[in-house]
Amino acid sequence: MRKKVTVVGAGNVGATTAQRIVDKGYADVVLVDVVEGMPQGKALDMLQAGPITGSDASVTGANSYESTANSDVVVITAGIARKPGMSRDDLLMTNMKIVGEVTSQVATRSPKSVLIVVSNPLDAMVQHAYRVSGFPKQRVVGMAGILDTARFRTFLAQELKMSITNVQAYVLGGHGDSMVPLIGSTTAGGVPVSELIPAPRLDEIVKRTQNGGAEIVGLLKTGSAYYAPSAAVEQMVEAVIFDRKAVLPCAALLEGEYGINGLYVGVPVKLGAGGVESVIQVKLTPQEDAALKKSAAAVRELIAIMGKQPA
Ligand code: TXD
Repeated sequence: MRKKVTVVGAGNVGATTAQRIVDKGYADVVLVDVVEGMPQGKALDMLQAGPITGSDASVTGANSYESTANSDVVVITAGIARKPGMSRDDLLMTNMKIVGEVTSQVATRSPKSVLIVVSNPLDAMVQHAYRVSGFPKQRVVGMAGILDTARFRTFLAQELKMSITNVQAYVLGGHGDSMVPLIGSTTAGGVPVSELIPAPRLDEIVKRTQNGGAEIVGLLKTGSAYYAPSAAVEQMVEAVIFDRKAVLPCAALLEGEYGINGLYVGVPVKLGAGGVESVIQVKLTPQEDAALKKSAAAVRELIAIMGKQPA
C-alpha cells in the first residue's frame, strides 16, 4: 500500500508540495484547507495530470480532517503569508492560532505521523506544534534550513559559474534575518568558498541569502515564495517516507546540542522514518557559534511572546 501524506493549507506552498509528491507518485495525498471547494478543486486538477505524468497516486481535497486519518506524514502550511513590508514575526499571533488548531486536529487522527511544520514564523510555529501535539520531539520538525541553504547555494553557484551540485553549504539558526550561513564549511568543488570569493563579495551574498524571502515577496507583492519552499518540503517528506536518513538542515528541538536548550532552531539533522533521528553537531567557529546563539535568542523572544497568550 502506498504511504499517506496530509498537507494542510492548500495555498501556494501546500498545493505545490502536494503536486510534487503526487507527480513522483510515492504517496497518496490529502489536501486540507478551510476554503470551501478549493482543496477539492486543486486535488481533482492534480489527479487528472496522472495519465500524463504516469502517476497512480491518489490526491483528494477536504475541508475537514476525517480523511486524513493514519497519515504517515503531515505537512502544515496553513496560515497567512507575508506581504511587502511585513516581517515573518508579524505573522506570529494569527498563525499561532491556526497552527495550534490544525495540530490538534491532525495529531489525534494521525498519532504516529511525522509532523513537518512550514508556517511562519517557522521556529516559533514548530515549537508551538510540538507543544500542542504532545508528540515526541523526533516527530515534530520544521522546514527552513533546506530552503535558506538552497538560496545560498544558488547565489554561490551563480557567482562562481559552477554547477549547483558542486556547491555544498549549511545555513543554520532561526528562519529570519539572523540566520547563520556557515562560511567555514561552505565549499565549491571541494575548495572553501572563502578562497574563491573575496570577503566583501561573500558578505553581499550572505546578506542576499538572509534577505532571500523578502526579495521574492517584494517582487510578487501578493504573497511569498513557494517553488523552492515546496521542493524543500518534498525533500523532507521523501527522507521520512523512504527512511533515507538524509542529513538536512531542519528546525529541531535542541536539548543541549550547540549549547542551546529547549528551543527549536535550524541545525543539521538525520531525517528518516522516525523523523529527526539525530542532531548532527558541526564544529562552529567562535563567530558562527555566537551568531547561532544570537539567532536562537531571537527565536526565544517569539516563544516568550507566545507564552503570554492563552493557548
Ligand atoms: O521556509 C519556510 N518555512 C517558509 C514558510 C517558506 C515559504 C512560506 N512560508 C510560510 O508558509 C508562509 O509565511 C505562510 O505562513 C505559510 C504558507 O505560505 P503560502 O505561500 O502557501 O500561503 P497561502 O498561499 O496564503 O496559503 C495558506 C493557506 C490558504 O489557502 C488558507 O486558506 C489556509 O492556508 N488556511 C488554513 N487551512 C486549514 N486550516 C486553517 N485553520 C487555515 N487557515 C488558513
